[in-house]
Parts: sequence; structure tokens; C-alpha cells
Amino acid sequence: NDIRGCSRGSLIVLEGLDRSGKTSQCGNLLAYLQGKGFSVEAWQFPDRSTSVGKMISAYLANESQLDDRTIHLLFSANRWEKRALMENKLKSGTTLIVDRYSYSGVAFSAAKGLNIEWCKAPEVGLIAPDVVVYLDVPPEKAAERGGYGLEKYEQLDFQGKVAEHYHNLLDSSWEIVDGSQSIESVERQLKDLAMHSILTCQRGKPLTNLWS
Ligand code: Z5A
Repeated sequence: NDIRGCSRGSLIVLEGLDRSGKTSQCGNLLAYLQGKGFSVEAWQFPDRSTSVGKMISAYLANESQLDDRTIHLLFSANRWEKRALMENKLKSGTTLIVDRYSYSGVAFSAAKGLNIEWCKAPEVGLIAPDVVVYLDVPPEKAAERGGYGLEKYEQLDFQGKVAEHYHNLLDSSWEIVDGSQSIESVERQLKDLAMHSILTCQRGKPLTNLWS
């Protein structure tokens, strides 16, 4: 059966700590699905190209100071400004592979001590992913990969708190992949999960919203 080009695309989200391999795996998955003839795009949040994204980028680079709630709402606004385009792409049959999404928003802000329900509230109504792949890598192991740079959250103790909050967000859309395996092994599992999700969406799975 040729399932390409009909029905809606799938929203595939990759989450994980800094250096868990999301960016590498998004690129590999994009090339694989394109090679199979699917309409597919790779997105990432924060999207640093927009005016909101530029404010976020300056904050992450320690070039500006913002209150914790203010930056939380900016990350959320950065997703809201892409929501309509996201819905159009998915409905027109394009699969989106997204590097970080609302779960990053909640896990990173909650790790600073903000209330989880408060953190989730501005995310309600964004499009719910069809599958969230969590690349599970212990913070110590992730830190060994190329070392941390100079961006805001790149500290071991903070990444440990973020990992705890990620685990509190798990729901039925999550697939946990051991990100400590070889890049090739993680890649194989991701391909299977992505294909399964794409097929499910092609067969008529409706789009839903977070966090209902
Ligand atoms: N943030 C937030 O607070 N609120 C939000 O709403 C959102 C984000 C959306 C910027 O994110 C920061 O914003 C982020 C969360 C916060 N802060 N932190 N931490 P970002 O996405 O721009 O930055 P990042 O997640 O830190 O990206 P990264 O450093 O590029 O990590 P990655 O994409 O997960 O990893 P990678 O670049 O694919 O790989 C890192 C290295 O590991 C590289 O040398 C690879 O070759 C190597 N690697 C990858 N996989 C493997 C395996 N399997 N084995 C061995 N080595 C590997």
C-alpha cells in the first residue's frame, strides 16, 4: 500500500536533556523519511528566527535578564506563533519532526521551582503530539558529550532536576528510548516509532490539543 501523500501528517516530538542527541536524530530521521518519499519537515523550539525567538536566544546566551515567568511565557508564545502553520502543515499531509516542545517548557521552568500547573496553563490548546520520543540519557553521561557550552541551563545539577520533571510528565503518547545506546541503534528505534505514528495518522487518527 502506498501511504504517502494522503491524509494528515504526524507530529513527532523529540525531548530530552541537553546533549541527549535530539538534534542529530532529528536530522537522521528527516533524511530517512524524505528518502522514503514522505512530505516531512524538521522544526525546533525555540524557533530563534522570530522576534520572540530572538528575545529567547539573547536570554539563553546570558545577554539579557528576564524574570522566570516572563521567559516561560515567551517560550510558550514562540510555540503559539507557529501553531496555525503547524496545523496547516499537518492537515495538508506533512509530517513534522520537532526538536523540543511544551514538555521542555514545563520541565525547565518547573526545575526552577515554578508551579507545574501554572507552567502547563499557557500550553493548553497547542497541538498534541502523536508521539513524544524521550531520549533518556543520565545527566552525567550527557555532560560528557562534547561538554557543556555557555548557555543558561547547561549545568549538571540543573539538568538533573529537569530530568525529574520530565519523568513526571510521562503519558501514553511517550516512548522512552535509551539514548545511551549507539547513534545507529537509537536511529533504528526512532525510524520504527516514526513509521508507526505516520501509519496511525494516515488511518484517520484525529488531531487533538494539549493538555486535555
Ligand atoms: N527550553 C526551555 O527552557 N523551554 C522551552 O520551552 C524550550 C527550551 C523549547 C535551548 O534548547 C534551551 O532552551 C534548552 C532548553 C530550553 N536548554 N538546555 N539545556 P536547544 O534545543 O537550543 O539546546 P539543546 O537541547 O541544549 O541542544 P543540543 O545541545 O544541541 O543537544 P541535543 O540536540 O540533544 O544533542 P546533539 O546536538 O544531537 O548531540 C550532542 C553531542 O552528542 C554531539 O556531539 C553528538 O555527536 C553526540 N551524540 C549524540 N547522540 C549520541 C550517542 N547516541 N552516543 C554518543 N554521542 C552522541
